[in-house]
Amino acid sequence: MRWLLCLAYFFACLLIQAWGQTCACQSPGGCNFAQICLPVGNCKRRNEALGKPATMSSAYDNNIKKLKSGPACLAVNGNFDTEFRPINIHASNPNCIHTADNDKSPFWEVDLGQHFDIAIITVYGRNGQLVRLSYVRLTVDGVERYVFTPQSLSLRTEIPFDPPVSGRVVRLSRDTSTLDDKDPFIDFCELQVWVCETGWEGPWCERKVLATTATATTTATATTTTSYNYDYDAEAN
Ligand SMILES: [Ca+2]
Repeated sequence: MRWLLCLAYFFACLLIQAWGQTCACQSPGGCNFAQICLPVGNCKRRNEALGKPATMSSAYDNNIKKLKSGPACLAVNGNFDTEFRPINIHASNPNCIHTADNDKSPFWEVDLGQHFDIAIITVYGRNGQLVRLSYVRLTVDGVERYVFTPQSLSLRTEIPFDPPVSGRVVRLSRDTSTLDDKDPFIDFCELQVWVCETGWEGPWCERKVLATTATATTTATATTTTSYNYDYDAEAN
């Protein structure tokens, strides 16, 4: 009986490893961890999505256009440039994800592996195809936290939470029944989930935690859906 349990454990480990290899930095191009913390060299917040297992409902593979999307982890590989590089053409450094033609309910998600108090989520769209973020819903553990509207589209969208939102699975999904652009994809390049390092708080982790405010920060409920563009260059200094 014991050998059966050992055998089951062995195959379970193989499955977990195989799943991880599908989309957690083992894809072509690997992951760039150079900016896992911001500001660089003086870390106040950490991108907990970087290199974590990601999945999506489908991958674009068009024989006529001869373009093929790489796997879901290309949206958490630390490369936030906004040019779509199909994996069949750029095998060594593909970037961005693109769901399939016939997928009418596309989604993409990342599992952070444990619950975190999320301070801010940053999404990098695809240059020239920002419309494909229109009406995309962002949820954290199934709770809607933001909806991209045609008026709010940007190459970089920042979704701050103050106080932070506790969660583990961040998902983008799109209800194509509300669309009239005949282009019902999810197509973007990077999603970052920022968590404040110990001792810091605020949507950009820019405030030092005071003993008298720490309790309130962890028990409040976030409702904000405001989008900002933040000056990363200034922060890096
Ligand atoms: Ca990327």
